[in-house]
Parts: sequence; C-alpha cells; structure tokens
Amino acid sequence: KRLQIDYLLTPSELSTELTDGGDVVEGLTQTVKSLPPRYFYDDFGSQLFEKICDLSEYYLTRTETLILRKYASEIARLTGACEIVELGSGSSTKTRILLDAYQQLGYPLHYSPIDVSAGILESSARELLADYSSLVVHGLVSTYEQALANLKPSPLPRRMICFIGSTLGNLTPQECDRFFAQITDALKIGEYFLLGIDLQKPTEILEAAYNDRQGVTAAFNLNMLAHLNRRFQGNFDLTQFEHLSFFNSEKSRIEMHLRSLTDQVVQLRSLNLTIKLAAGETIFTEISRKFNLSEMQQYLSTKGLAPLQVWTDPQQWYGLILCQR
Ligand code: AVI
Repeated sequence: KRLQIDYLLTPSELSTELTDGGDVVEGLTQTVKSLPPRYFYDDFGSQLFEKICDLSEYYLTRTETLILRKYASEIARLTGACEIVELGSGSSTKTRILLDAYQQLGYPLHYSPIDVSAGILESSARELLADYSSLVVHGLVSTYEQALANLKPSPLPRRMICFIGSTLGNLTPQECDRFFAQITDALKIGEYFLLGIDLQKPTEILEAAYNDRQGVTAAFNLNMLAHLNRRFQGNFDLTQFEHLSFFNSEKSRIEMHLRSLTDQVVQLRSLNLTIKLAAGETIFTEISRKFNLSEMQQYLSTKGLAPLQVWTDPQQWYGLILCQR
C-alpha cells in the first residue's frame, strides 16, 4: 500500500481546534488588538496566498525554489536515503524538487506530509503518487505540535524534517523556542532538519513584497475579517479597514495590521464579543521575521541542531540550512 493518511485530528476535533475562537477573543480584548495568523487560511485565503507566491514583488517563493533546484542533489547526497517529513506541506510543489533529487540517486522515496488541511493533503498526495511510481506517502492531518509528538518510527534508517517556505518567520521568538524543543525531541541523534528562512535586506524590497501593486496582500489581510464574519457570525465591514504593512527594523520583522478607518463597534455574535475600535487603531495580524544567516546558525546550535551546510542565492536574500541533530 503506497498511501496512508492518519487523522490525528478527527473531523470534529479539527473543527474545534480551528473554530473555537478562544484565541480570537483573547487577541481582540487586549489593549493592543491582534488576531492569530492562522485565520488567514480559509479556502479563499489559501488561494490568495498561492497568488502572493507568484507576485513579482514576492521574491520568497521564487528564490527558495531556485536554491532548492540548484542544491537539492547536494542535500540528498549529504543526508543519504531518508524519510522526508514536511511540516505545513500544502500543495507540496517545492517538495518535488527534493523527491526528484533523491530519486535520481536511486534512494527509496518515503514522504510524510503534515498539514491541518485534509483536502489539500489528500489531493497533493494522490498527484505525487501518480508521478512517482516508487513513492510511499504517509500523511498526517494534524497540527505541527501533535504530529511531532506522534511520528511513527521512520521506515528508513534516517529521517529529515523539512520546514521550508519561511514559515518560521511567522513565529514569535518564544514560539520558536517551543517549536525547536519539539523538533529535537522528534529527531534521533544523526537525523536531519532542513530549514528555509527569509533574510534581512533593504527595507524597500521587503516592504514592496508585503504591499504589492495589485493589492493581493491587502486582500489576503482583509480576508481574515471576512473569514471571522463567516465563522463567528461577525459584522466586520471590510470597507472600514485598510491594509497596513511595514518593516520594523528594531525587531527585524515585517508587521501586518488592519487599520480601522473610523470609530466603530464590531460584534462577533457566536463568541459573545463586542469590541470598539477608534479611527486609526490597528489590529495586529502577522509578523514575518527576517533573519541573519549566521545568527540563525548559532541559534540552531544552541537548540541541539548542528548546521551542516548553508545555501543562499547570489543576492543572499533567502537561506536554506541543513542541520543534523
Ligand atoms: C506564510 N508566510 C511565510 C508568509 C510570509 O511571507 O510571512 C505569509 C504572508 N503574509 C503576507 N504575505 C505572505
């Protein structure tokens, strides 16, 4: 059997996990209002994100893909045959570059995609199986935390956990610390971790990537309110908010906010929540941290992950780091 998908989240757990809304109440009742970035990704939001990845201003996806194309066979040679576990696999587009490299070296292909979205996980697993005749897929519909705590023994002597796409940048430093404790717990000594991160660069380039001319990022940001309206019987008026995104150089991160254009009162009925917003007040929706490659290597070492090799593009806009536990 070449396909197995385990649901660590049953459909009802999945819906509680993603709909219970305690985190929305928590974020909107603080003095500085915020919303958890995971509410970006309803079906429409996921489509908008795919569009963002193709924007000329959004260099991240393109650059990471170039680095992977150039160095995937080197990665495969360094790790030898191993099970590839991918956190937040989505459509698994970039994973194909890795699979091609392992296949070319004649290694057995074992892939474990992990994603909270069952639909995208199943459809991309089927497409991969059709294209790679020797591939075995063992998917997990699950959050990262649950998956990392519940990984089955690897079918191959070694395993590599991949966390690409610069998603690490969306975690706060505290969330990062917790995340890496889980990663090292999930790896045996000698196993691998592949990380893709966005790097520091001139502010204009960063700000353009999060303020594209077509307004796709603005639509992505505003869509979170439409998602909350649907999910929690809310009445956010999307015309009364604007997208705001800028580079905070002190914290080396892009910040995305939704700025209220007027004094307004908003309700989310199923959460029993009424909030007031003043004109100009913002709701913080996302951080996207931009890292320094050598600081990240030091940080990873302190977490028990020794950097083996680092790759970047000619402009040093994006970094890929292979670590060994
Ligand atoms: C998913 N993540 C890596 C994206 C980023 O660049 O931080 C999310 C995003 N937000 C706005 N544009 C893209």
